[in-house]
Amino acid sequence: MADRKGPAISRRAALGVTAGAIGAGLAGRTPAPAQQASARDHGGDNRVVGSVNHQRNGFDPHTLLTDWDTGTVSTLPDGRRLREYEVTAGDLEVEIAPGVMFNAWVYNGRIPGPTLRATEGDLIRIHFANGSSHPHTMHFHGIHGASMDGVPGAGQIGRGETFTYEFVARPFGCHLYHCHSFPLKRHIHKGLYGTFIVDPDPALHPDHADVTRSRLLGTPENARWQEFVGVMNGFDTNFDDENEFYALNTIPFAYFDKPVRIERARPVRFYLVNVTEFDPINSFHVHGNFFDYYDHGTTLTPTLTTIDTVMQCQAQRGILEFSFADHEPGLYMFHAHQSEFAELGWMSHFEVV
Ligand SMILES: [Cu+2]
Repeated sequence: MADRKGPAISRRAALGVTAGAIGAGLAGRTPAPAQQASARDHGGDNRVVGSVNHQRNGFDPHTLLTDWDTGTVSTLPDGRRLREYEVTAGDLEVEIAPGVMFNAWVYNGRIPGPTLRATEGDLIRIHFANGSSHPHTMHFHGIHGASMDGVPGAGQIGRGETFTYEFVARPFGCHLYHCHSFPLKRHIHKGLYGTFIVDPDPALHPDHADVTRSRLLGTPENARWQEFVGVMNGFDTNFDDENEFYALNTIPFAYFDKPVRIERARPVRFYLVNVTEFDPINSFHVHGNFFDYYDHGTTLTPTLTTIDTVMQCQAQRGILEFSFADHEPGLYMFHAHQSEFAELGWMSHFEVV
């Protein structure tokens, strides 16, 4: 089949490649001296040789962390807020790991697709066009009617067709969307998914005015937060129904080689989504710190407090809140705590400055 071309690297061979990259990977790169040292200190053998050409891919994992698509906002005759988005599905050859090409399906030319962000109660319209060679949909996790469900017969469109999904943004939380064409696992693992964030409307939750999320969302204080979005994913590059690579936001080791910068004095809010195909769960673990966790982001008080690891099955998601204010500056790892996933790419650094 056309999408099965490309280097046939098995899951085990991928492990061998990363393990074999000791020294060669470090020698072949030109990281800043501090990062070079850190790679040795924190497991420099968990690497791949060379680097991915983000420019050729058309997206950079560092940009994806904070690239919110808040749509086009207008006011309806009845006074409600209307928020409209443009999303196009397409085919794209993506360099997943250095030299490993993957024939992906993408929303708006990237994996994950755009991080759509709205406020609770907004009327949402997503103008979806299909420029791909296969039929696709956008299936949202949220509350909507059957005709807007984005499944075959209700929003699945063929090549060159368009469809507009319309629903009210609710409940507030950290949600996702993905293609729901069949075969489902193929349409998901080829890259058709993204995050859908619905911020709580503080006016609707006055009784929670003293709680962290509602107090800081929608106020000038909100500007103090450092917000990031991360989608845990994997890629089966030889189509054997096992992932050869794992990542946060698609490119293995992207945030290990070039850390996610955090200003020490500002709190962190991390929107985390798991779409990993083939494996039952994925996880997020941070070093030297603990976080509060809002399961699905649908509550204003944390569902779990003071944890350093959380697991999610496919389509589970949540919001992490933490602070490095009391910490010394430096590099703090975060990664999947399935060691194999970490060794195959889901390994990252925060750089606290
Ligand atoms: Cu699809």
